[in-house]
Amino acid sequence: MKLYLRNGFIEKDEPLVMGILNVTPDSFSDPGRFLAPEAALAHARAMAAAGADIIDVGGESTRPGASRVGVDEETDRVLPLITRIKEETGVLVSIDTSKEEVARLAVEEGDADIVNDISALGFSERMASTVAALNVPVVLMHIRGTPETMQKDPVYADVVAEIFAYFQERIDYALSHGIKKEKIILDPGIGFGKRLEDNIAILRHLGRFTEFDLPLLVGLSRKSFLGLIAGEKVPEKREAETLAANLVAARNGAAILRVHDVAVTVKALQVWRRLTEPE
Ligand code: 9MG
Repeated sequence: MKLYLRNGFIEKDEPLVMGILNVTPDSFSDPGRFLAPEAALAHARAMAAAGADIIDVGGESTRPGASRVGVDEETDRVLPLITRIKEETGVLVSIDTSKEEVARLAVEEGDADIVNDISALGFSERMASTVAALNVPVVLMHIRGTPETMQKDPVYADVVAEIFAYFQERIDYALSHGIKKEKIILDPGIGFGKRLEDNIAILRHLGRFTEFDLPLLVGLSRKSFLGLIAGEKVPEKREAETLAANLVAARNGAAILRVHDVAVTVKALQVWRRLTEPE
């Protein structure tokens, strides 16, 4: 799989590993753990050393009920950190934000490489034209509503078909604003306005979305549907569940896995690749 960047591309046979770095007090996993800049940087260095291809830096939690932060606070949380990560590690950085101003500053001043927008360009009016001008890859993630409303009784007749149609509409929107097709990454948004059976259907039928011929990102790390399947209430203790589901996602076409535990994922993918590559 090839991922086109502002300049050039990276290519790998197995999925790229995107390490999660939430600089927030209220994420669903590790809340507040990386709010202190030195702790965040140390974690970024550790993920880079463990083999992360991308570090996804977020300054506002997308968990239902999490507090919203303003542009200045979000920028203060992420910008100095992104700059240091870029200076100190060779790893790509994605900025996890739905705010156009934060995305622009992260790329222009922090040299971030990717915009990870859980709203698929939908929450910030100028996001699409900004991403087009920055010429960086952008993650278009499926979400039903907003983080506040998404889990209020989500019902789908056919979740895979609905996400497929959503991707088509969002790709057209992105292209119409000047974003190049090869800069688009699709993400079905595991856990974002989905019931247990929806998340299961998405992962089983992930291959449907490869029809767009665009990289697929899957973010399922430690999410609550895994707790529902295996009975573990503590997110930090859902690593085995995460790994099992990520290997299914990899088999079904995921090109990027967004994870908390980079070391475990990298090692598992090395084994998976050796056991599944053609003889
Ligand atoms: C920020 N964030 C939390 N979960 C995510 C997911 O599943 N995908 C993407 N792209 N971002 C996510």
